[in-house]
Amino acid sequence: MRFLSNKHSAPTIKLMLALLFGITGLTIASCGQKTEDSAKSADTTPNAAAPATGEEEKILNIYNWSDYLAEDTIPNFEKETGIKVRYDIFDSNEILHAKMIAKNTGYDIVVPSSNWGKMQIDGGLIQKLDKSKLPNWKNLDPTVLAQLAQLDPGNEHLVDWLWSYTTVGINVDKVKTALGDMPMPENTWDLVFDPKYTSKLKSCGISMLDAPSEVFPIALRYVHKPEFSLVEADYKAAFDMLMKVRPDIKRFNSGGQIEDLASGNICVALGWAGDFNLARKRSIENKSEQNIEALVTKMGGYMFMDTMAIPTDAKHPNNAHKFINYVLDAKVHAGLTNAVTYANPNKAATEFVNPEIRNNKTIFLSDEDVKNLIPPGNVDNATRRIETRLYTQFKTGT
Ligand code: N2P
Repeated sequence: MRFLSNKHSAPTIKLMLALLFGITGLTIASCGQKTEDSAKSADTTPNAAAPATGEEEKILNIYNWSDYLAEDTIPNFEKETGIKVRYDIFDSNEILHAKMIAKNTGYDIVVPSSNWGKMQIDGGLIQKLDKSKLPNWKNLDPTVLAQLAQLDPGNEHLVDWLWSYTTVGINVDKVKTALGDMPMPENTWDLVFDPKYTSKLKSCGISMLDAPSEVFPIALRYVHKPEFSLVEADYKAAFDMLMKVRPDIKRFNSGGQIEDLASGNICVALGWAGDFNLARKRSIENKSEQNIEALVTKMGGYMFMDTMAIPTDAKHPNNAHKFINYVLDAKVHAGLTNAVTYANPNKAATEFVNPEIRNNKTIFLSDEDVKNLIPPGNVDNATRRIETRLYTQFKTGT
């Protein structure tokens, strides 16, 4: 698979403002209840000081995506090692990146998608791994390592947590009802990008990710432009296409799509395949049994690999290595996949993944479908600013 390696980016003014005003996503205490991080984040960001010399204190600060853990992942690690974990969550690479470039995050493990991780490596924000502390490295699938090595040569900094792709998710029954006698489009991206369909689906609710960097590569491909174009006019073409469906979009959210789909609040989403499968699982658990499907589109979605990385200024790098090695244990990695329905990069874990997940072709894609995906890529700083400005305009509908 091809990976693009473009130049690293810098924060946009908007992101810096977001950071200054503490709009940093969500936080949870260990595996407990979610709470809005918002303006309190400056107080809640972990900042425990490590002893100057000797053994690290038994603390580990992790910053990861929401809904990305098995219930026992953290408690078992704490029991095994005696290390106390503080676990905060976010919902977009943009939010994580703003924290990273401001430095002193207070985190020992962060989980950027690989293309953002590359920017952070290039910016000197991520430290090299000490593989002698990772005996479970041997469990990793060489194919996944080779893919990641295209962005992180020699696999020196990033370890895949889980992976999936950005695509269209639907509530099959609600979509059928809303479309009436109109058949499903041949290109299922039309469900979110063509007003012929969105005008009908509006009645049951359409959501899009609140992240310009996830939507533009797909929108550009849809309007037949290069996915990581550096040409402003290409973004304008994608923006014009998006604006035609703007009146039909109910909301822009990322982590919230699981709940919205599982409870029937929306029927179509541009979001993460793993979250769509998780929404289906949750709806079965909560007995509302929504028929939710992640679509593997002919046009292809946008692949992402979310990777564990240790910030350069982490206070507990040894504990971070212990955690990475723990996750790479076959049963722990399989436990993550079984809990959140995302594919893992761990060959040894396969036998412990529940068969209905292992055989689900929207989770572990066929080689053919993987080839069809847009591989993770980056644009330059100026283009990132164009994306952010146009997406903000799209969201506000102006
Ligand atoms: C997990 C979301 C992570 C996917 N719920 C986006 N990288």
